[in-house]
Amino acid sequence: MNFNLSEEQIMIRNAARDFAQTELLPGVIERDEKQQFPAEQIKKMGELGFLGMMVDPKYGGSGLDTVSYVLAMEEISKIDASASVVMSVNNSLVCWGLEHYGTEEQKQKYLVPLAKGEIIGAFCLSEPEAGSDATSQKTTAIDKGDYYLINGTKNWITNGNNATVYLVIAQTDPEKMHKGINALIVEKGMEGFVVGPKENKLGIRGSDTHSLMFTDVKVPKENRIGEDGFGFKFAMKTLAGGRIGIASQALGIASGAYELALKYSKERKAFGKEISKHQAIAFKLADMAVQIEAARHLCIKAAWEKDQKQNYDLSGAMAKLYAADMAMQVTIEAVQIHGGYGFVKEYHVERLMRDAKITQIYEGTSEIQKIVISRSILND
Ligand code: COS
Repeated sequence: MNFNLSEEQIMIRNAARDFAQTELLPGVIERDEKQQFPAEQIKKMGELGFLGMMVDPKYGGSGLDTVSYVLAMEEISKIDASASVVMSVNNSLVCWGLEHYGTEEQKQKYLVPLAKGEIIGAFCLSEPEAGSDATSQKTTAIDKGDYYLINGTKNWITNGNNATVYLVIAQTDPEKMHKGINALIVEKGMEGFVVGPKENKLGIRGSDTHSLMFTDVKVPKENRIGEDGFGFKFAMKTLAGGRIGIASQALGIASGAYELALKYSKERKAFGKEISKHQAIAFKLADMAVQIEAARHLCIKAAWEKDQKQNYDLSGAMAKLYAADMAMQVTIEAVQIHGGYGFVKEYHVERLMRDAKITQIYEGTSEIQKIVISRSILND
């Protein structure tokens, strides 16, 4: 067994680290406060190949492995989780879904500009009454011969306003339940498609979360992904990989907070010595380091399984469950180590603590991961 990263993987990690330091760190506090989407930074990420990392170069991607993607996600998330969620959704959900299940025409038309980062995409599954219970889709896509007619509302959509391409999951035949669901490619500007107001969020405030309204939106048949009725399976398969991305985001949020806490603990003095020399703080840092390392191994293992074309449903769910819960604990401790300074914005850790929370919720809550994990281990 070889735990060494390849030269290419190290290079990608370093490039992501440099980018995060030079391009994302400046202004990150202000963007969070003003809920400002990092538009310029995302454009640069696209130019550097971070938005289509695993896509085949023949479709405009970087052709890298999932392990490199995890490493890059960790580095970007250490600094700006609002930017890394854009990266995660575009890579793991939108590009991956189109590359694996799209037609050649769909790939040429949509995947190529998405993978090059010229445009970004959104994945639209959640609804006002269907988040965890994803089979209960109320949005309808009625078959009208050569087009589908979409009606309904989607909630909490990342990249809601800045996306150009939306993968929309909707019910075509309610009698067939989840087997009557389709995934359709909707373009911004299609008649009847309206982006609702931006959500005012606890964390990842720079990211662009909106509800979307569809009223008699006509979507051509050639925009359906896969066979009729494949939409729910498409969502499940896509989310299985998405969970590796969000697990890596949680890992990055935690390791970012830990690195700040470690540095601070060596500078701040109390009772005549650096606080890192007090066992209360040193033991906290030890616990944080172990938890982060465990999460990193889970993320890389899931990514490696995906690269080996093995089933990664279980390892991805384990990585997400552990990394998200760990990120919450570690960021709380990072604030604690900073004391009063941790409670103010300039020190970054309070933002990372707020950002960590969403990783326990989106792309399958921690409770949903436990369903996936328990079903898998009980069926073995
Ligand atoms: N890959 C492929 N197919 C999958 C799958 C996966 N990872 N997980 C489930 N499926 C399939 C099942 O095989 C089943 O198909 P068949 O009837 O053909 O066998 C179908 O999907 C329905 O599965 P199931 O009966 O297990 O559905 P449940 O309603 O019990 O729900 C969970 C399963 C809870 C796992 C699913 O609803 C889920 O993941 N929910 C969370 C969704 C989510 O992440 N929401 C956040 C929105 S994105 S921010």
